[in-house]
Amino acid sequence: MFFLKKKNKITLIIHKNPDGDALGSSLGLMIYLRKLNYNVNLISPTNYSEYYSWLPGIKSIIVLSNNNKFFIEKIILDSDYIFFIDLNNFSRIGELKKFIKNSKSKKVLIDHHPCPLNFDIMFHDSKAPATSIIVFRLISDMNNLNKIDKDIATCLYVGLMTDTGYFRFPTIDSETHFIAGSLIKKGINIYYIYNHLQENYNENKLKLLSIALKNLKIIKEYNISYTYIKSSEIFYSYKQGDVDGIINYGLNVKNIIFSVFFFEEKKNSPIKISLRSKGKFDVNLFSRKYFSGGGHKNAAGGIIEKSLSETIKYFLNIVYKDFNI
Ligand SMILES: [Mn+2]
Repeated sequence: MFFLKKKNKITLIIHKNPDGDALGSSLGLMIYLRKLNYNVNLISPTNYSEYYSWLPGIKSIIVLSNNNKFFIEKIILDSDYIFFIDLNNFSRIGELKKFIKNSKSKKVLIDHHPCPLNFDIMFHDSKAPATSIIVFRLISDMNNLNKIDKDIATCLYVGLMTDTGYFRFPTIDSETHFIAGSLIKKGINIYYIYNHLQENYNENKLKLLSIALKNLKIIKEYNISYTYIKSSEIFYSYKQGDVDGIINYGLNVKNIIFSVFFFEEKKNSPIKISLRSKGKFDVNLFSRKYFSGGGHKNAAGGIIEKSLSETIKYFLNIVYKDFNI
Protein backbone atom coordinates (compact mmCIF):
# COMPACT_ATOMS: atom_id res chain seq x y z
CA MET A 1 0.00 0.00 0.00
CA PHE A 2 2.87 2.31 -0.85
CA PHE A 3 0.44 4.38 -2.93
CA LEU A 4 -1.02 5.98 0.22
CA LYS A 5 -0.03 9.57 0.97
CA LYS A 6 0.07 11.25 4.36
CA LYS A 7 -3.18 13.16 4.47
CA ASN A 8 -5.24 10.61 2.56
CA LYS A 9 -8.73 9.88 3.77
CA ILE A 10 -9.49 6.19 3.67
CA THR A 11 -12.87 4.50 3.94
CA LEU A 12 -13.08 0.79 4.61
CA ILE A 13 -16.28 -0.98 3.56
CA ILE A 14 -17.29 -4.51 4.51
CA HIS A 15 -20.17 -6.73 3.41
CA LYS A 16 -23.72 -7.11 4.73
CA ASN A 17 -24.09 -9.32 7.80
CA PRO A 18 -20.32 -9.19 8.33
CA ASP A 19 -18.71 -12.44 9.45
CA GLY A 20 -15.61 -12.95 11.57
CA ASP A 21 -13.26 -12.46 8.63
CA ALA A 22 -14.93 -9.28 7.33
CA LEU A 23 -14.85 -7.81 10.84
CA GLY A 24 -11.43 -9.14 11.83
CA SER A 25 -9.62 -8.16 8.63
CA SER A 26 -11.18 -4.68 8.42
CA LEU A 27 -10.72 -3.87 12.13
CA GLY A 28 -7.13 -5.11 12.05
CA LEU A 29 -6.45 -2.93 9.00
CA MET A 30 -8.27 0.05 10.54
CA ILE A 31 -6.24 -0.08 13.76
CA TYR A 32 -3.03 -0.52 11.77
CA LEU A 33 -3.71 2.41 9.41
CA ARG A 34 -4.71 4.63 12.34
CA LYS A 35 -1.38 3.78 13.98
CA LEU A 36 0.24 5.14 10.82
CA ASN A 37 -1.84 8.31 11.37
CA TYR A 38 -4.19 7.91 8.44
CA ASN A 39 -7.71 9.23 8.64
CA VAL A 40 -9.74 6.01 8.49
CA ASN A 41 -13.45 5.27 8.69
CA LEU A 42 -14.95 1.80 8.68
CA ILE A 43 -18.51 1.38 7.38
CA SER A 44 -20.79 -1.64 7.46
CA PRO A 45 -24.04 -1.76 5.44
CA THR A 46 -25.77 -3.73 8.22
CA ASN A 47 -25.23 -4.40 11.89
CA TYR A 48 -22.86 -7.07 13.17
CA SER A 49 -23.73 -10.00 15.41
CA GLU A 50 -23.29 -9.40 19.11
CA TYR A 51 -21.01 -12.46 19.25
CA TYR A 52 -18.36 -10.12 17.89
CA SER A 53 -19.11 -7.10 20.06
CA TRP A 54 -15.94 -7.64 22.14
CA LEU A 55 -13.58 -7.26 19.14
CA PRO A 56 -10.98 -4.48 19.54
CA GLY A 57 -12.09 -1.29 17.77
CA ILE A 58 -15.57 -2.58 16.91
CA LYS A 59 -17.30 0.46 18.42
CA SER A 60 -15.64 2.52 15.65
CA ILE A 61 -17.68 0.80 12.97
CA ILE A 62 -20.26 3.12 11.45
CA VAL A 63 -23.33 1.00 10.74
CA LEU A 64 -25.62 2.36 8.01
CA SER A 65 -29.04 3.39 9.34
CA ASN A 66 -31.79 5.81 8.40
CA ASN A 67 -30.27 8.42 10.70
CA ASN A 68 -26.77 8.54 9.29
CA LYS A 69 -27.23 8.18 5.51
CA PHE A 70 -26.09 11.73 4.72
CA PHE A 71 -23.16 11.47 7.10
CA ILE A 72 -22.02 8.23 5.46
CA GLU A 73 -22.54 9.61 1.96
CA LYS A 74 -20.29 12.55 2.85
CA ILE A 75 -17.58 10.27 4.24
CA ILE A 76 -17.66 8.22 1.03
CA LEU A 77 -17.63 11.25 -1.28
CA ASP A 78 -14.76 12.85 0.68
CA SER A 79 -12.48 9.82 0.68
CA ASP A 80 -9.37 9.51 -1.45
CA TYR A 81 -9.50 5.73 -1.27
CA ILE A 82 -12.29 3.26 -0.62
CA PHE A 83 -11.14 -0.19 0.42
CA PHE A 84 -13.59 -3.02 -0.20
CA ILE A 85 -12.77 -5.77 2.25
CA ASP A 86 -13.80 -9.43 2.11
CA LEU A 87 -16.17 -8.81 -0.83
CA ASN A 88 -15.68 -8.27 -4.55
CA ASN A 89 -19.13 -7.55 -5.84
CA PHE A 90 -21.29 -4.51 -5.07
CA SER A 91 -24.36 -6.67 -4.48
CA ARG A 92 -22.73 -7.42 -1.11
CA ILE A 93 -22.86 -3.84 0.20
CA GLY A 94 -26.59 -3.17 0.03
CA GLU A 95 -27.58 0.48 0.02
CA LEU A 96 -24.00 1.75 0.14
CA LYS A 97 -23.82 0.90 -3.56
CA LYS A 98 -25.55 4.10 -4.62
CA PHE A 99 -23.08 6.30 -2.69
CA ILE A 100 -20.15 4.51 -4.29
CA LYS A 101 -21.47 5.29 -7.77
CA ASN A 102 -21.08 9.06 -7.21
CA SER A 103 -17.67 8.83 -5.62
CA LYS A 104 -14.49 9.73 -7.51
CA SER A 105 -12.22 8.03 -5.00
CA LYS A 106 -9.85 5.24 -6.02
CA LYS A 107 -11.33 1.83 -5.34
CA VAL A 108 -9.10 -0.74 -3.70
CA LEU A 109 -9.95 -4.42 -3.34
CA ILE A 110 -8.71 -6.63 -0.50
CA ASP A 111 -10.42 -9.97 -0.87
CA HIS A 112 -10.26 -13.73 -1.39
CA HIS A 113 -13.60 -14.53 -3.08
CA PRO A 114 -13.37 -15.86 -6.65
CA CYS A 115 -14.23 -13.84 -9.78
CA PRO A 116 -13.75 -10.25 -8.59
CA LEU A 117 -15.00 -7.23 -10.51
CA ASN A 118 -12.32 -4.81 -11.71
CA PHE A 119 -11.03 -2.34 -9.10
CA ASP A 120 -8.39 0.40 -9.50
CA ILE A 121 -6.01 -1.43 -7.18
CA MET A 122 -6.39 -5.10 -6.34
CA PHE A 123 -4.99 -7.24 -3.55
CA HIS A 124 -6.78 -10.42 -4.42
CA ASP A 125 -5.98 -14.09 -3.86
CA SER A 126 -8.78 -16.61 -4.16
CA LYS A 127 -6.45 -19.26 -2.68
CA ALA A 128 -6.04 -17.32 0.56
CA PRO A 129 -8.13 -18.98 3.27
CA ALA A 130 -9.15 -15.60 4.73
CA THR A 131 -9.00 -11.91 3.85
CA SER A 132 -7.16 -11.48 7.15
CA ILE A 133 -4.23 -13.36 5.57
CA ILE A 134 -4.09 -10.78 2.78
CA VAL A 135 -4.11 -7.93 5.33
CA PHE A 136 -1.23 -9.62 7.18
CA ARG A 137 0.71 -9.93 3.89
CA LEU A 138 0.11 -6.22 3.15
CA ILE A 139 1.48 -5.20 6.54
CA SER A 140 4.41 -7.56 6.02
CA ASP A 141 5.12 -6.11 2.55
CA MET A 142 5.32 -2.65 4.12
CA ASN A 143 7.95 -4.05 6.52
CA ASN A 144 5.69 -3.17 9.40
CA LEU A 145 5.15 -6.47 11.20
CA ASN A 146 6.49 -4.76 14.31
CA LYS A 147 3.44 -2.46 14.17
CA ILE A 148 1.10 -5.42 14.75
CA ASP A 149 0.04 -5.15 18.38
CA LYS A 150 -2.16 -7.42 20.47
CA ASP A 151 -5.39 -5.75 19.23
CA ILE A 152 -4.52 -6.02 15.54
CA ALA A 153 -3.34 -9.59 16.08
CA THR A 154 -6.58 -10.50 17.87
CA CYS A 155 -8.68 -9.14 14.99
CA LEU A 156 -6.67 -10.91 12.30
CA TYR A 157 -6.66 -14.16 14.28
CA VAL A 158 -10.46 -14.06 14.57
CA GLY A 159 -10.73 -13.63 10.79
CA LEU A 160 -8.33 -16.48 10.23
CA MET A 161 -9.97 -18.90 12.63
CA THR A 162 -13.57 -18.21 11.62
CA ASP A 163 -12.96 -18.43 7.85
CA THR A 164 -11.05 -21.69 8.25
CA GLY A 165 -13.68 -23.35 10.46
CA TYR A 166 -11.26 -23.15 13.40
CA PHE A 167 -8.28 -24.30 11.31
CA ARG A 168 -10.03 -27.29 9.76
CA PHE A 169 -10.90 -26.40 6.13
CA PRO A 170 -8.85 -27.71 3.19
CA THR A 171 -7.95 -24.11 2.26
CA ILE A 172 -5.38 -23.90 5.05
CA ASP A 173 -1.70 -24.48 4.45
CA SER A 174 1.59 -23.93 6.23
CA GLU A 175 1.34 -20.15 5.68
CA THR A 176 -1.95 -20.13 7.59
CA HIS A 177 -0.30 -21.68 10.62
CA PHE A 178 2.83 -19.57 10.20
CA ILE A 179 0.69 -16.41 10.31
CA ALA A 180 -1.40 -17.77 13.19
CA GLY A 181 1.87 -18.42 15.03
CA SER A 182 3.12 -14.90 14.31
CA LEU A 183 -0.13 -13.48 15.70
CA ILE A 184 0.09 -15.66 18.82
CA LYS A 185 3.58 -14.23 19.42
CA LYS A 186 1.93 -10.80 19.73
CA GLY A 187 0.37 -11.93 22.98
CA ILE A 188 -3.22 -12.68 21.96
CA ASN A 189 -5.34 -14.66 24.37
CA ILE A 190 -6.54 -17.66 22.39
CA TYR A 191 -8.68 -19.06 25.18
CA TYR A 192 -10.44 -15.70 25.59
CA ILE A 193 -11.14 -15.60 21.84
CA TYR A 194 -12.54 -19.16 21.71
CA ASN A 195 -14.50 -18.54 24.83
CA HIS A 196 -16.27 -15.56 23.21
CA LEU A 197 -16.94 -17.23 19.87
CA GLN A 198 -17.52 -20.91 20.61
CA GLU A 199 -18.33 -21.28 24.28
CA ASN A 200 -20.61 -18.32 24.65
CA TYR A 201 -23.83 -19.57 23.03
CA ASN A 202 -27.09 -18.32 24.38
CA GLU A 203 -29.91 -20.77 24.99
CA ASN A 204 -31.78 -19.67 21.84
CA LYS A 205 -28.87 -20.53 19.61
CA LEU A 206 -28.91 -24.13 20.85
CA LYS A 207 -32.71 -24.34 20.52
CA LEU A 208 -32.52 -23.13 16.91
CA LEU A 209 -29.86 -25.74 16.29
CA SER A 210 -32.18 -28.41 17.70
CA ILE A 211 -34.89 -27.37 15.20
CA ALA A 212 -32.46 -27.57 12.30
CA LEU A 213 -31.25 -31.00 13.45
CA LYS A 214 -34.82 -32.23 13.80
CA ASN A 215 -35.58 -31.06 10.22
CA LEU A 216 -32.41 -32.53 8.70
CA LYS A 217 -32.98 -34.60 5.56
CA ILE A 218 -30.49 -36.86 3.83
CA ILE A 219 -30.68 -37.66 0.10
CA LYS A 220 -28.53 -40.78 0.15
CA GLU A 221 -28.26 -41.42 -3.59
CA TYR A 222 -26.68 -37.99 -4.17
CA ASN A 223 -24.78 -37.65 -0.87
CA ILE A 224 -26.69 -34.47 -0.11
CA SER A 225 -28.19 -33.22 3.12
CA TYR A 226 -30.41 -30.23 3.70
CA THR A 227 -32.35 -28.68 6.51
CA TYR A 228 -34.48 -25.64 7.21
CA ILE A 229 -35.97 -23.45 9.92
CA LYS A 230 -39.45 -22.00 9.43
CA SER A 231 -40.29 -18.66 11.02
CA SER A 232 -43.22 -20.35 12.75
CA GLU A 233 -40.75 -22.68 14.50
CA ILE A 234 -38.91 -19.78 16.13
CA PHE A 235 -40.68 -19.31 19.43
CA TYR A 236 -38.09 -17.10 21.05
CA SER A 237 -36.35 -13.90 20.16
CA TYR A 238 -33.91 -14.58 17.37
CA LYS A 239 -30.70 -12.59 17.17
CA GLN A 240 -28.36 -12.19 14.25
CA GLY A 241 -25.62 -14.80 14.53
CA ASP A 242 -27.82 -17.38 16.25
CA VAL A 243 -28.00 -19.58 13.13
CA ASP A 244 -24.31 -19.24 12.22
CA GLY A 245 -22.63 -22.63 12.06
CA ILE A 246 -25.85 -24.66 11.76
CA ILE A 247 -24.96 -25.51 8.17
CA ASN A 248 -21.87 -27.46 9.25
CA TYR A 249 -23.83 -30.19 11.05
CA GLY A 250 -25.43 -31.46 7.84
CA LEU A 251 -22.07 -31.53 6.11
CA ASN A 252 -20.50 -33.53 8.92
CA VAL A 253 -22.76 -36.52 8.27
CA LYS A 254 -20.82 -39.50 6.89
CA ASN A 255 -20.54 -39.52 3.05
CA ILE A 256 -22.30 -36.17 2.65
CA ILE A 257 -20.49 -33.90 0.19
CA PHE A 258 -23.08 -31.14 -0.26
CA SER A 259 -25.26 -29.57 2.40
CA VAL A 260 -27.81 -26.75 2.30
CA PHE A 261 -29.58 -24.78 5.02
CA PHE A 262 -32.76 -22.79 4.24
CA PHE A 263 -33.72 -20.11 6.73
CA GLU A 264 -37.03 -18.23 6.83
CA GLU A 265 -36.07 -15.49 9.25
CA LYS A 266 -39.50 -13.86 9.38
CA LYS A 267 -42.88 -14.72 7.95
CA ASN A 268 -42.91 -14.01 4.18
CA SER A 269 -39.30 -12.82 4.16
CA PRO A 270 -36.99 -14.04 1.36
CA ILE A 271 -35.30 -17.35 2.18
CA LYS A 272 -31.65 -17.11 3.16
CA ILE A 273 -29.57 -20.04 2.01
CA SER A 274 -26.22 -21.37 3.21
CA LEU A 275 -24.38 -23.94 1.12
CA ARG A 276 -21.34 -26.05 1.98
CA SER A 277 -19.51 -28.79 0.14
CA LYS A 278 -16.57 -31.12 0.52
CA GLY A 279 -14.14 -31.73 -2.34
CA LYS A 280 -14.82 -30.85 -5.97
CA PHE A 281 -18.45 -29.78 -5.95
CA ASP A 282 -18.54 -25.98 -6.34
CA VAL A 283 -21.26 -24.32 -4.25
CA ASN A 284 -20.15 -20.86 -5.40
CA LEU A 285 -21.17 -21.73 -8.99
CA PHE A 286 -24.30 -23.54 -7.79
CA SER A 287 -25.44 -20.56 -5.73
CA ARG A 288 -24.69 -18.08 -8.51
CA LYS A 289 -26.76 -20.16 -10.90
CA TYR A 290 -29.78 -20.95 -8.72
CA PHE A 291 -29.82 -18.70 -5.65
CA SER A 292 -28.49 -15.25 -6.76
CA GLY A 293 -25.57 -15.69 -4.40
CA GLY A 294 -21.97 -16.80 -4.34
CA GLY A 295 -18.96 -17.18 -2.12
CA HIS A 296 -16.23 -19.77 -2.22
CA LYS A 297 -15.96 -23.19 -3.83
CA ASN A 298 -16.83 -25.00 -0.59
CA ALA A 299 -18.83 -22.31 1.25
CA ALA A 300 -21.41 -19.95 -0.21
CA GLY A 301 -24.63 -18.11 0.52
CA GLY A 302 -27.69 -17.15 -1.45
CA ILE A 303 -31.18 -15.77 -1.28
CA ILE A 304 -34.47 -16.41 -3.04
CA GLU A 305 -37.84 -14.64 -3.13
CA LYS A 306 -40.06 -17.68 -2.72
CA SER A 307 -41.83 -19.27 0.19
CA LEU A 308 -39.88 -21.85 2.16
CA SER A 309 -41.85 -24.80 0.77
CA GLU A 310 -41.51 -23.51 -2.81
CA THR A 311 -37.79 -23.00 -2.27
CA ILE A 312 -37.29 -26.57 -1.06
CA LYS A 313 -39.35 -27.91 -3.99
CA TYR A 314 -37.27 -25.82 -6.40
CA PHE A 315 -34.08 -27.15 -4.83
CA LEU A 316 -35.20 -30.78 -4.96
CA ASN A 317 -36.20 -30.38 -8.60
CA ILE A 318 -32.72 -29.16 -9.42
CA VAL A 319 -31.23 -32.06 -7.52
CA TYR A 320 -33.42 -34.76 -9.06
CA LYS A 321 -33.55 -33.47 -12.64
CA ASP A 322 -30.35 -31.65 -13.57
CA PHE A 323 -27.92 -32.88 -11.03
CA ASN A 324 -24.72 -34.71 -11.66
CA ILE A 325 -21.98 -34.50 -9.14
MN1 LIG B 1 -13.62 -14.10 4.17
